[in-house]
Amino acid sequence: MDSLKSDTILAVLNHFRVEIPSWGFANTGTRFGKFIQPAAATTSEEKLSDAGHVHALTGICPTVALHVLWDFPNGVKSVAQIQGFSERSGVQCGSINPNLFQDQEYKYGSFGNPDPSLRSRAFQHTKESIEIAKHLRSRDISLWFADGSSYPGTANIRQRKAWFEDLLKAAHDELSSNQRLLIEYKPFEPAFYHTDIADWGMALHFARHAGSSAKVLVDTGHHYHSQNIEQIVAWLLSENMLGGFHFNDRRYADDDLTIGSIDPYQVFRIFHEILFYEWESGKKPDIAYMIDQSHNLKGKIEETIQTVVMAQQLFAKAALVDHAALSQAQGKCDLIRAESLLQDAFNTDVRPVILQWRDSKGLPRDPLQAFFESGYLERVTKDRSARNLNNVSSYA
Ligand code: RM4
Ligand code: MN
Ligand code: MN
Repeated sequence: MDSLKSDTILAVLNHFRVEIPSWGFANTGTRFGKFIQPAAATTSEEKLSDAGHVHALTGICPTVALHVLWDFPNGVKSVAQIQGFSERSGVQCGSINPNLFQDQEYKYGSFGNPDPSLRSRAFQHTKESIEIAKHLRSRDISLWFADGSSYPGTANIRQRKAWFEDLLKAAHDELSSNQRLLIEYKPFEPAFYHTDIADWGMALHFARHAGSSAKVLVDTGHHYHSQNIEQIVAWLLSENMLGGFHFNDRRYADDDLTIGSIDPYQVFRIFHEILFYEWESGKKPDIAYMIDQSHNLKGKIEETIQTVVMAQQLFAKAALVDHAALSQAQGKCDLIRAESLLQDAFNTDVRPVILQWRDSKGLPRDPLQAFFESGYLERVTKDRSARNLNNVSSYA
């Protein structure tokens, strides 16, 4: 690789950061049950400690996404404790995720629930989540709704849209000037007939209606099969409405598999659209790169390291696309040349330059190997296994 290319990679590596989720370290499962792991984190202190360990080894995940119900059981009163845990672990609190889907009350929805007292409860929780974020100086409040219906005719779709419009706007009014509301969409699950925010167009509509600090969040697992996600990304960029990502990979549905494990070219194409936009516009969009994965079979910390390392590699590859040549090839309709420019970048082995970058930062050359040698896994397995053993749960 010539020095121009390696300099390009080194420059982007200095800026590429990815946020990891606290829930990625906990025991999670499928709807059929959980397989308990002896080393899994069962407290927020443990989740943040694991996240801190991943950051120490990779150097690119300084913030952790938190889920209010799971990490702030006493709401705002839990803030000081969580802040203490994160400081001790060498990470910062990142996006705050209200939980509007787990409580029994939300059986028929949250912002779209026909019962006004339940809509108000959901709004209060959102308001409190924004308050928590203010205390933590977290910029992004990330909203995902399970709201929808599973049978035709059972929900008033237009009425629910109006409730969502009102409550999202009211939530936006609670933000401080530096905060953002990220609105996530998903076409299916847990509702199987209609979802109130089913796609990026609906999320875009709600974000615009809510106010200027609301943006769209793209979870890569939340699309129909073969949907062109990078086109959605390109459109949101051109509308200045792309707020962030929940990265994960999938084969069938919202599988939450390791990023790049099924289709690394997909993630590359998304990063390419972003970097191409930056080159063309001279603007640097404010995009939160976040992971939303849950690993019920692989070791959680190992899997998170795999994820972070893969995201970094794919970003570095995308930075190698020759934008000037691409733009020229597109203008001349030189299809073979244009496509080859993407393929050449994707096929370049960027790992030697990443090693160089890690050396320059005093980071381990192989984060996964360093993890296995650190003794951390043995230590937490010993500390946590007894508690995890009593934690067995099943689907029914
Ligand atoms: C949803 C969505 C949300 C995540 C929940 C747990 O499918 O991806 O972002 O918080 O799962
Ligand atoms: Mn998500
Ligand atoms: Mn999801």
